[in-house]
Amino acid sequence: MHAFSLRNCELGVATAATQIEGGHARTNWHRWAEQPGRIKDGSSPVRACDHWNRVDEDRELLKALNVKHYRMGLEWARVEPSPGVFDSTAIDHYRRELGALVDAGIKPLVTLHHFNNPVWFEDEGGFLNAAGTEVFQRYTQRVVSALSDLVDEWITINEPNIYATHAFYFGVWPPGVKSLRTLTTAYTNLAAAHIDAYRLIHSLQPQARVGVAQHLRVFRPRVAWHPGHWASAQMMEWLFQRVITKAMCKGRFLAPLRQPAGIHPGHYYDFHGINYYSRSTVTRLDDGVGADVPINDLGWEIYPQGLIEVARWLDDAHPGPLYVTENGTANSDDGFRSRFLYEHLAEIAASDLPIERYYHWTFIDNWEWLEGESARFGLIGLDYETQERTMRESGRFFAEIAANGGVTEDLYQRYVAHQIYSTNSRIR
Ligand code: IFM
Repeated sequence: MHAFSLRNCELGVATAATQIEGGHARTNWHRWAEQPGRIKDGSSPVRACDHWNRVDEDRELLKALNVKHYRMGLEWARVEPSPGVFDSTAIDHYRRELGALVDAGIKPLVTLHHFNNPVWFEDEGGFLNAAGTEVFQRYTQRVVSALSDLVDEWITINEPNIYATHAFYFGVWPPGVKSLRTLTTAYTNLAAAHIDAYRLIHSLQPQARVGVAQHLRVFRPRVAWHPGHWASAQMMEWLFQRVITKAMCKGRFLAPLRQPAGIHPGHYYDFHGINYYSRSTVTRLDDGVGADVPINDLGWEIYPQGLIEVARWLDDAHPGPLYVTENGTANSDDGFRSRFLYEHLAEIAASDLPIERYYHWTFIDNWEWLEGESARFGLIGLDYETQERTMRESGRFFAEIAANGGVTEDLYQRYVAHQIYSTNSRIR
């Protein structure tokens, strides 16, 4: 039997402003992409999906996917192009976009920060500067006040661990800093920024639901009985996700972080956003992939049960409503995506956890940071040259699941049964 019902879990799709909007916003990523060699294919966010000018066309596609929910981001650099100066035309644009979504029966979940800083903020030190959290509050105050009649669900910060490690420890994302000290500073300030924003949003909109989208992975030792591999896996999990989750959910800063002045232990989430993609196989403090496992175009292991493993860990540590705020795969072979989708949703259907939402990453192929335009994550395919959008088979499958509230045997046979993963190693 391959059929299942998703019961109380509703479907949506997710995007981020810098990855889809296009145009010349002065963000840290626009500037980074101008430097030769930074982005794999030399592309930049200037083209992306031209969504800024195609909001209406894209809303029709959202409707065709039958989604009840849409997670989208705001481009801070458009809203506040210079410090303390807000652009009402940008805010009005988002009001129109959000209003039309609501009218179409699609509930928005809005991300305030998704790796995207205005260049002026980054040049002032960004989240390495404790005062940066106040600057983030000024922006939050303005947009929440302007949009709260249309939006009541907010993600303050997307994947603080991915952002901080790539920008401040590995130095491969803007601003390109490499130091453990800056990593802990960024973690601390991002957590403080979330907590202050959580409080601020509730003071402006008491009924709001506010959370963080955490990137969570499964870490397993390469050799289960090897003490070094085991210790490394534990350490990775601690540094990458336990410490930051505790700080943001509960305001408790465990080593190597230190409790910042003015931040007190408390309860700072109304739901958990889980961004889940893969499992890491660990030897030292690294991010390897096991042998003979299914992998996607980016070499990421496909490990569907990991979604429930991380969700269970989070629910045990900090109980609360769970939203899968991202889950998806980069594949030029779209059949792979249908199987991926099926297997991850099947895990949700079989679990007893309070998973209320599943937002697929992503709605449409978009600008994937260092991978540029090369990674194909979309349920809808994009021809970047012509900007033509094409619903993929996986998009049709997703739309049918959304309409049915689950997968029937007929859907399984039509979309999944014949699809195999690249390694062909574990087909149900
Ligand atoms: O595209 C990204 C997104 O911006 C954050 N989470 C992971 C996705 C795929 O890499």
